[in-house]
Amino acid sequence: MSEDIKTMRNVALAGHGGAGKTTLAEAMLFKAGVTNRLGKVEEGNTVMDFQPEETKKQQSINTSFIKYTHNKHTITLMDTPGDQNFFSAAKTCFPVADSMAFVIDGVGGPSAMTEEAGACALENNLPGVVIVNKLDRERSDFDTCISACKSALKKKIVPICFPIGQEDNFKGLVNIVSGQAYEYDGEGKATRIDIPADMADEVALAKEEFVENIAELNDDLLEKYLEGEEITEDELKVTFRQGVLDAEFYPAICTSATKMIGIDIVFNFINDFMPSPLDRGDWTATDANGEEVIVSPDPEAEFCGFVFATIVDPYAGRLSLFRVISGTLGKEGNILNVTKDSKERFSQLLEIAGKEQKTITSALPGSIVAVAKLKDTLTGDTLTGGKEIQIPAPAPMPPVISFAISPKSKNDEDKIHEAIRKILEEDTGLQLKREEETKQTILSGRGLVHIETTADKILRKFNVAMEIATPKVAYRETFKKKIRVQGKHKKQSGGHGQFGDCWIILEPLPKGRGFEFVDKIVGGVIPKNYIPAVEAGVRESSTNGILAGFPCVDFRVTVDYGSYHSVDSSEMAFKTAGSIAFKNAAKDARAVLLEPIMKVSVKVPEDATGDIMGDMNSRRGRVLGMDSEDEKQIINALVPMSEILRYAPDLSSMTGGRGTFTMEFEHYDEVPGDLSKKIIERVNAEKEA
Ligand SMILES: Nc1nc2c(ncn2[C@@H]2O[C@H](COP(=O)(O)OP(=O)(O)OP(=O)(O)O)[C@@H](O)[C@H]2O)c(=O)[nH]1
Ligand SMILES: [Mg+2]
Repeated sequence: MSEDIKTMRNVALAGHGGAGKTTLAEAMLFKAGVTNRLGKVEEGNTVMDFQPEETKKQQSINTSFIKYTHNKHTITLMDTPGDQNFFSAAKTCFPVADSMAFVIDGVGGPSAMTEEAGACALENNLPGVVIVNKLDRERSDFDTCISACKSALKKKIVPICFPIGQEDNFKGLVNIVSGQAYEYDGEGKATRIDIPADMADEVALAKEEFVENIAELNDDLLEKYLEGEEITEDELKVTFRQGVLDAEFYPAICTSATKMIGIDIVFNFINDFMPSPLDRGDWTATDANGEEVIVSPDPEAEFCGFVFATIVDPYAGRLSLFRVISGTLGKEGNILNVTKDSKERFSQLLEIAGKEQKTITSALPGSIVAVAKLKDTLTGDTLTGGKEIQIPAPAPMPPVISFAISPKSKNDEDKIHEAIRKILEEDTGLQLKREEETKQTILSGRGLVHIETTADKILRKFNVAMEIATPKVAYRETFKKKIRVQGKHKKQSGGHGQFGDCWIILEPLPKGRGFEFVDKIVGGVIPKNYIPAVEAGVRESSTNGILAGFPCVDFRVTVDYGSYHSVDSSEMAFKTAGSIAFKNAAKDARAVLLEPIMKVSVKVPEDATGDIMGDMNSRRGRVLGMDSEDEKQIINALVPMSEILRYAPDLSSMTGGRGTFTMEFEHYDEVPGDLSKKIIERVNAEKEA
């Protein structure tokens, strides 16, 4: 059994959108005989991009899984999405991979999302390999990519092969370690050739460097190397493998996925040098007391699994994807969801292969499997045979942009909420909340495209169409002038009349003080029991300010005089009087509009700081200061919310996708006069419409 785990590999293909991860996966599946033709992303016939939204966009949206076998090894490939809109679906899967293959666009090099993926590898302590792909394309360059990868992935890069021929003439490669050269026939078949004469020196030098790099990892080898003794290929391989497992460096391979060049090298590398679940070793869980517990990839131990993804089907229900960390899981059984403290039962153990699911009879540690219809289980949960331990779940990626959503048809109000609730189970990169004040439902995510794709998914899966709009800003109103006014309500109609009369002083309060009410009535000119009614009248009216109907804040109302009628006065009448008094006061108390100001923290590469600061000015922002953190600059600023609602795409274009930001509400501040006028006109016009 441990032999089966030893030959198991879980490899995540990671990197920037469009680098060729899905295409490379298709080439590997074709070469491994899993498929009988080479799937193409543009033709929408790949095994990995099978969802309708993926074929429509010709890019991956979710992580797909499939197994292939090669030379008695069983490899689960995880094809993750590289686009930042869908990166959350990649990030949740990285922790259950044992290694990462960074697929690099040989033309564009490692872009922003490659850096993000690189950071995930470091965070999860995963070994990696760099696959420079698309080397058949015009303006591709292996060497440039290798040096760029070093800084993008923050790791030493050690090439183990060199391309033969460039761009259209890329036809094969030299394996630096074995010193052998190969040419490919376009279908992945390699034929041994002589090393091209003009490459001989370069290859010899690279081999020398390679040996030196590896020798440095082991004292015995280093001694031999320095003494000029011969180091055998076996010795090199053992130390090289250890170097890969310890992530001392990332080896680099050159490929063309479409021309199927280098696929065999990728296969052999994964088998020979990438870690098995046994190499990955123990996981750390916590017990009920928060103490650390070691969970070993031991097939005889009690079962423990970590749920890293959930797929929701409107008919078949929920599918929970998890990695078996420890123990052997049978084809059916009872398990404990420790996170939710819920007993679960499954009657079928499944293996995912692209869009298909196959039933299997057992799963060893390291296996990526799925079960359907668990009642309480969601992404991030720990499942066990009964032991109360939990694998720490990574925090979901924080959303960066919010939109107001609503059903296209009013009748779908309930249906859309139900649909979104289900989609949230599947996509931890989304967040939903209700803004009571603006009466809007806000869906937040990684970008506009993320939200639009979610809308597409909801339409397909749940048959509800939704509208997406920029959220409304929750403005406020306040007052700049102190004023004393009367509010009198007198009505004579048939029997009982209504009478209430109060004098109030309305005055501004400092920022953030909200609303205060003071009773200064003397001599019982308004009876005690009617005072709360006056306050209620003021309070109610002030939720609907006179400028544009926004709630009024930061003011004090003092009631200091009034009169009453022994028969006609009532609580109702004094409430109305309070309300009239407030409205009279608001008219002349120089009402002004307030807007929410956000504290924004933007993290960007140094060379983008100038642009960011300039842009902050144009957004009426105020830069508070700068900081630096791992080679990036952090700019802290206060910016009006209305100016930053669509910041995510702008930041992305200013920084080539290398910027991130967080924001939180800080305080309310006055809107400048001319702008205030425009907002008031717009809001009032919207209300009339
Ligand atoms: N010429 C050439 N084109 C390639 C190669 N690999 C991929 N492509 C093309 O590049 C485009 C993007 O490839 P994908 O495989 O979808 O890229 P991806 O990395 O999966 O992208 P995301 O799913 O968005 O993360 C497709 O049109 C592929 O045909 C290659 O080696 N050579
Ligand atoms: Mg893809």
